[in-house]
Amino acid sequence: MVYGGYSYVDYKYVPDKDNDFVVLFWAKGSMSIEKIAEAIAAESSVGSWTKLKTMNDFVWKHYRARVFWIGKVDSKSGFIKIAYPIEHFDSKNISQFMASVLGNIFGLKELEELYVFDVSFPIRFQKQFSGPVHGLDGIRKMAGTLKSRRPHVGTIVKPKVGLTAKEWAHVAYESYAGGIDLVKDDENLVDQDFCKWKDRLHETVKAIEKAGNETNQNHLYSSNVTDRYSRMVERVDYLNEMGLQKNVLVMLDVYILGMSALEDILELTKKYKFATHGHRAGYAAANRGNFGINFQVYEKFYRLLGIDQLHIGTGVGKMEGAPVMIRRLHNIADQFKLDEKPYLGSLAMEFAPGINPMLSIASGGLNAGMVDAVVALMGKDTNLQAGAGVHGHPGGTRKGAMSMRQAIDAVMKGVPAPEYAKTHPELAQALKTWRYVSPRSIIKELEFVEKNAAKLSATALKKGRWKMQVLNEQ
Ligand code: CAP
Ligand code: MG
Repeated sequence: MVYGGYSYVDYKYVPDKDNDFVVLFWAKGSMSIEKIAEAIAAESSVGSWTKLKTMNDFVWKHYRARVFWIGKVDSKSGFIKIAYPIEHFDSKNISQFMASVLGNIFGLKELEELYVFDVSFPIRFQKQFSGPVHGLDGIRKMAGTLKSRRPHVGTIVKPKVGLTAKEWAHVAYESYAGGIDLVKDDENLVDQDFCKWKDRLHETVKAIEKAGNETNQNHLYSSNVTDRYSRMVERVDYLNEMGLQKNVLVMLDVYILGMSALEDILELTKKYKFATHGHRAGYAAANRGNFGINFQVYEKFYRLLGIDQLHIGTGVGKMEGAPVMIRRLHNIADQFKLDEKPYLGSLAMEFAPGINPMLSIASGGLNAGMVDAVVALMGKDTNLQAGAGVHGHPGGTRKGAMSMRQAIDAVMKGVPAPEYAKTHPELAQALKTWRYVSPRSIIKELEFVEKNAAKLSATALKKGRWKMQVLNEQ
């Protein structure tokens, strides 16, 4: 098969893990799947729609993409793996990678569906990045949980927007006093007139001090600085002038900001030694339809760039993502070696030594009744974050915070939440209000997938992307 005068298919090609990017696509269109694969490879590397008089052997040999595998589902749809040589890409320039591999191909007229499942980054590329400076253990150190290794408990002040700085900080104080480690701004709260960023910061620092004297804990605050670049710099400079590294994390709406601004602002937070909190609002706009990019692609970039803690979903709460996929996202946050999982559309990859683990954040629709289930899914190296699940507690914020902490204490003691609730009224009230989600169904699902991985992979490869989505969507 040939597209634009050249064939990019080379089934004998074996990607080089040190030097090649590998990208796994799902595609469907009006041409044969082989021709679709050629079109994707051409448009994302050296070619175009017709033969070029300007092509030469050197360009063809060194910079072209190679389609080395096609998992044909029917004549016009299937999975495609393409390898790209590192020389194709600019150094330390994620925007250029995205314009190449995640760019024009989505607009090709002949394609009815195109989905990028996963990318594996070669070690040489990764070595250009410094990864998280604080990461999992650095954030644990800030919160004082390095020894106990208990899950962190976080909250988002609700209502999302509208409270004055003083009102907001009072809710934060009540949360800390009830045992919460981390209070964060919501993704859509930055510097509105009713709650100016600086006023909120000052009031929250006071709340941290006051609560810390009562709880003996070092409480944390993720302050949302998301804005145009120059304003983010002003805010991070200000945090640095105030010397708030011990308690404040710089929060960024990472997907909305885009890689370019993110790369630079992370250089600044690293210079000042601030830990960072990545909120992923917006990612699902390019994740759920016929055309899209799986969040695991972005997550890998965020780890390379050095986000210290990152939202990844919950598997049981209000946001999309089946438990097995969320488990994968958790692994991308804190493992070095990732397996190939065809039933999830996930590729094998190793993170370069030195690209530290991130702390994963489970958030979205959580409450104390879900803590056991989330810990069964992610283990204890995670931050369980509940907004409405704290501030919607019938006893108010402080009791809501206590209910979350009690659920965590129960996990650490190995006691199921309903049992622990018999002697802890705040937890009992949360379970009564929202019900208990048993970890049993999560454990069963993970075990089932583990046991039937080969069969599930075979079915996915035979039936295509939407069969896999049954697994990915709840
Ligand atoms: C959670 C949250 C987060 C979501 C985003 C919200 O609040 O603050 O933005 O967690 O999803 O406003 O929805 P609740 P994800 O606890 O009140 O649901 O973490 O999956 O990126
Ligand atoms: Mg939010």
